Amino acid sequence: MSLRSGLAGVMVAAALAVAPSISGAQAIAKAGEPPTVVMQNLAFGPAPADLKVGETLVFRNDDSFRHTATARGDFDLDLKPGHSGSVVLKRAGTIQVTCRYHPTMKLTLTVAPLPALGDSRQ
Ligand SMILES: [Cu+2]
Repeated sequence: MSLRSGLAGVMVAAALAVAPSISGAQAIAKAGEPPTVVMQNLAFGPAPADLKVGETLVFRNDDSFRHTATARGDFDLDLKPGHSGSVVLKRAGTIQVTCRYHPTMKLTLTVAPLPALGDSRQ
């Protein structure tokens, strides 16, 4: 439970920091703060729960190193220290994220399909 409240504080801070830069994605984002992954101490923070296709996910680099959030075939953000960026999750399933500069940095995202789509296989 203490983890939960700590995380909430981080996410509020992220939303405030990122708000000016996500206007292009706001049509897709739900109201309130977008789910955020914080990069710190050469690691990705915890993956947000309940990610869905079409949702905007923010990566924020709180480290003093440059990092990328790279998922082959899905997205590739290059973030200087103190910068953040967002991606739109385009497919359901498991997405493996790493940093091109620090291959030991790993994150697994689980993205749920849109409920209305049901079976979205081609
Ligand atoms: Cu890195």
